[in-house]
Amino acid sequence: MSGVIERYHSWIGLPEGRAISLSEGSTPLVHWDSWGHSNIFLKLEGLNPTGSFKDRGMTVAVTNALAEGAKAVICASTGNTAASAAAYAARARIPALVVVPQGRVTKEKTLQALAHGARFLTIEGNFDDALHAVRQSVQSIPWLALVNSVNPWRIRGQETGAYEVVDELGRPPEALVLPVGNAGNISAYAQGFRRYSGILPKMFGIQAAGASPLVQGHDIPNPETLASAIRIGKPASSASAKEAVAQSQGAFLSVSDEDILAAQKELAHGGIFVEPASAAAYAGLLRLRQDNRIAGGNIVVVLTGHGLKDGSTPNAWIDASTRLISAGELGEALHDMIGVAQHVAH
Ligand code: AN7
Repeated sequence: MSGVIERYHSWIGLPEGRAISLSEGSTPLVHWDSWGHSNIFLKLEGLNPTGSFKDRGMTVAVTNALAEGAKAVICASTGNTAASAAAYAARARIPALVVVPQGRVTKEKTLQALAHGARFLTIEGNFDDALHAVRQSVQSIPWLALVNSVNPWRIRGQETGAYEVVDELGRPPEALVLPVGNAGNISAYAQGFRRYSGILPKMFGIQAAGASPLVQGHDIPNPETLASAIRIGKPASSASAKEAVAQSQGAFLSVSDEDILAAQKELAHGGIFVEPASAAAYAGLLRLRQDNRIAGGNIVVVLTGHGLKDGSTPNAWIDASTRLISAGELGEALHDMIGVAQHVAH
């Protein structure tokens, strides 16, 4: 399968030329459940090449950067942008420079960026500080392309998520639910629905309670949540996100870290493993149902990143569930386990 540039070339509007692609996009839209007159669909963005939705925007941003003569790319990141930038820069055979907040990027995302050869800088401070510093320092360097979602080509690439939803359902859904950090993705989906179908579904942007500037209506100087991907207090694209929510009569909602963990577990027990930031969207959906705000039709939840991106949270599950069995105990232990399975199965 080709990547998003090839699939939606005329909609993206890049000039002709070589695409830097890893065959991203075309991710599954899983029919998860029916609630009354509503059908719940999950868009599994964790199945992109680096395990998150960032690849849709990165293929377009890196392709454009190269076409414009850039010799390297740079980004600030809570992890997924760094992993994606590193992979697409490696594909283009140019350097990637990434700047991340201290102590908050998961080991798995750090590993990805380093495996792809990124130059890695960890700063004292949070994501908002990192993005500010990076934006300041690239201003006068023409050969260095900024590939955060403040780059309009990132947004254009991420619009393809909305195109795919419309293509798969045959029309736009009634509502879209997704996690919000820097607010690039919600802005991209809104723009994608408007451009591709002329209709904007109700947009529900979900934030972690400790990092919820769009719910609270002001910047958060020290955002805090275990969903490290969306630990962002000053979203760069807040204006377009607010416009999308207001225009569609959607809402910004916040969910607690406990809600996020419960949602992550509920999805995992249905066969779908996502990282905490993505589980926040599902926690938001559960809140909407509780408040009787699911009014029928197709509801799409965008699950932005794979569960294997963040091993820190499920460690507790592993510790609670693994016991080493000696050879002598094996027969009896297996018998017990089969007994439990038999009980559950009947
Ligand atoms: C899994 O990687 O900001 O609202 O630097 O990794 O478009 O920022 C990641 C964000 C949701 C929020 N889900 O999207 C970064 C970064 C996951 C994410 C978001 C992110 P935006």
